[in-house]
Amino acid sequence: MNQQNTAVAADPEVGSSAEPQVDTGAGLPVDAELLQLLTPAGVRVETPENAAYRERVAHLDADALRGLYRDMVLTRRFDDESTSLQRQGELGLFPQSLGQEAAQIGSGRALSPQDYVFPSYREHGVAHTRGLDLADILRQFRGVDHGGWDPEEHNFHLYTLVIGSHTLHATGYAMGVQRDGLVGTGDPAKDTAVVTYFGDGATSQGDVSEALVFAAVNNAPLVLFCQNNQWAISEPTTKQSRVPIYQRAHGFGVPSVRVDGNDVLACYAATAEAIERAHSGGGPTFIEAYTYRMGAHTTSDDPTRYRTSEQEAVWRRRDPIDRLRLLLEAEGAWDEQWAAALAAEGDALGERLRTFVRGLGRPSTESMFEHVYATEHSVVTAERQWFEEYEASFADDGASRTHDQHGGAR
Ligand SMILES: Cc1ncc(C[n+]2csc(CCOP(=O)(O)OP(=O)(O)O)c2C)c(N)n1
Ligand SMILES: [Mg+2]
Repeated sequence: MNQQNTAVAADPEVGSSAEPQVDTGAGLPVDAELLQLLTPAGVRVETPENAAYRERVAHLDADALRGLYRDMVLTRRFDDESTSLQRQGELGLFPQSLGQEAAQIGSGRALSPQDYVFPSYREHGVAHTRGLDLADILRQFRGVDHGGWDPEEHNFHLYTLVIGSHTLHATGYAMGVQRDGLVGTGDPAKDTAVVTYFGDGATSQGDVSEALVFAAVNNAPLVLFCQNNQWAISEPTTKQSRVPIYQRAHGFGVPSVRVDGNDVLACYAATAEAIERAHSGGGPTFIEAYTYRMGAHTTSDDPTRYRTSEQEAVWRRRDPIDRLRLLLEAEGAWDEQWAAALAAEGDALGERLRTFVRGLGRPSTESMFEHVYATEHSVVTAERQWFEEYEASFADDGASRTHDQHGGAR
């Protein structure tokens, strides 16, 4: 197994003279250990050190680049629309992925259909790359469903809100894939990797360390994709780690790379490398995507309480969508007609989301007992029975307790 940790020099334009010297949030010295293939100005970075990574994106022609742009724009539209729906009282809560589109789309598009993803809770862009209808995500945030989709349909597990816990599920799943003989066969349609997404804050959770231990010693086909968006709610990364997060993987014997998380090409290339390693039996890889949560933690959070608008402005200038647009323009791949059609597609998505959410009925009260265990469990059976009897005790009060089909969190 390759124990080398990758550090590729590039000018991240972070803390450079081009930027005002404000606290960018990381606190850590933003060193040159950052894989970047596209600067915030939309210029391709070409160094001898990143040649192997450049090769991994060389096949992405104008059409493919426009495809990545479309993915990011639609993800952001989903984000905006869902945030508005929450503000209108249609959703209980919503966690935005704003600013993290490149990390999610770049990595998600590097996966093969048979690969399996274990997300945390703001991986809307990854969900989109797996072919999930984004509307389905809103079932959970309206509080009418425990999940909202069939994980097996898209190889995309349900959102997990218990920080870090799903990295262990992913590790176990990857060990299962390995035991099923789906690694190192040399058949690109068969070899399978498992990818788990988690945040900088999650790396402080014991589960992530345990996942690293098990993945490393079992040589599991796992990609640990950490989106370092600089914050764990109001806790900055500086209070989470004394070293850049990707360096922690050293101690576990897991190769790692720190990538510019606002650079869709770098995220694609680093993930493609890690997937290839996992598929071929080379074991796990840790990727730290260095990005920024441009929005609030969730719609319940007020980031003005703990960070400055100057810091936010610095990161707005590194917007992942803007930089790909600049590249498309510079390479003559920007097409006004296509852009207008994309804007219309975004509007149609917005309209569809609004209609979908407002039309979601209430779940039946019994549904809370479904899927707790894969098979019937005596405790759940007893609880369901008790609840049915409790509900029945209101029988003569039926009119006020009727489950209407168009209720929900208003
Ligand atoms: C085990 C556990 N502890 C605490 C929480 C409360 N909590 C929810 S989100 C969060 C911060 C997570 O930060 P990070 O891992 O960086 O992910 P991000 O939200 O930034 O994407 C915390 C502490 C939780 N959900 N689960
Ligand atoms: Mg975070």
